[in-house]
Amino acid sequence: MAENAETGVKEKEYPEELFFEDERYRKLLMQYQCAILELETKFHVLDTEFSLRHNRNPIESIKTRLKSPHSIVEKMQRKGWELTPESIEKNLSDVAGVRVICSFQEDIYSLARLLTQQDDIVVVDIKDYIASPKPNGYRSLHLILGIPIFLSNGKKHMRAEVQFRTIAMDFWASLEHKLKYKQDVENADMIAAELKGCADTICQVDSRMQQIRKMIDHKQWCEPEKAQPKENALWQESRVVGPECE
Ligand code: 0O2
Repeated sequence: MAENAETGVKEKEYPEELFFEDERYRKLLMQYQCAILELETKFHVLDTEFSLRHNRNPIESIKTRLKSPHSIVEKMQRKGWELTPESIEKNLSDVAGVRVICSFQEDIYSLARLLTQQDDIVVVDIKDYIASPKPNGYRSLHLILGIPIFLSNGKKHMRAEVQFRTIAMDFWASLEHKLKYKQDVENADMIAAELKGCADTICQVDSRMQQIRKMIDHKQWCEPEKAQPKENALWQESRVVGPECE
């Protein structure tokens, strides 16, 4: 145990051990895991209903992650926040993370709208990096949500971060994330410009693919024998804002 120079309190050398030894930390992680399970189920339900109505699945894949004790400790220390279960719950929004990969940009907004309309969900924050991409070209729709979990002693809302991306945006973000951690890169400015160029190209490709799907859907509408049942306006008009492609 090392002593904190300011407070004189003995602190663990490896605070992440708390998440294995202390019941309160283990319980907190379990609750975030439950929020992930609830969210996953909600997305599976939306995907299943959509596929029945439209003969295609808007969700390509769902990835979930519970932030590791090491990452929680690192972020709490970096931000100067006290490492207690209460402080983690108050300050961190991304302990529970769900990434939803969609085929088309419009599906992202449809799913986000249908999810946030559910009356048990609390919308804490929305960051639309598709309508307003980051300077490096990063595009995703981020929602911070309060998700109800039902435990033996009652209901509780847990915060979770949902990231929506198209397949192409996810491909870009995964590579960019890996490259960011490479040290001592030569020509960093040139690489950043190349990555930004790729992100913009990817956005244009996403838009073109969406147009192609619309043309195919339109053809189906024009051929009565292949026509789908009349679509629900909820799915049709659900785009909130348009993407910015440069
Ligand atoms: P990991 O391992 O994916 O969790 P904060 O959440 O407070 O630290 P901020 O900037 O307010 O910071 O959150 P924001 O903008 O919502 O971004 C949080 C997450 O989005 C990141 O989590 C990444 O997953 C993703 N992200 C944001 N910007 C970029 C980017 O430029 N490139 C890539 N590849 N991903 C990005 P973490 O904690 O960085 O990582």
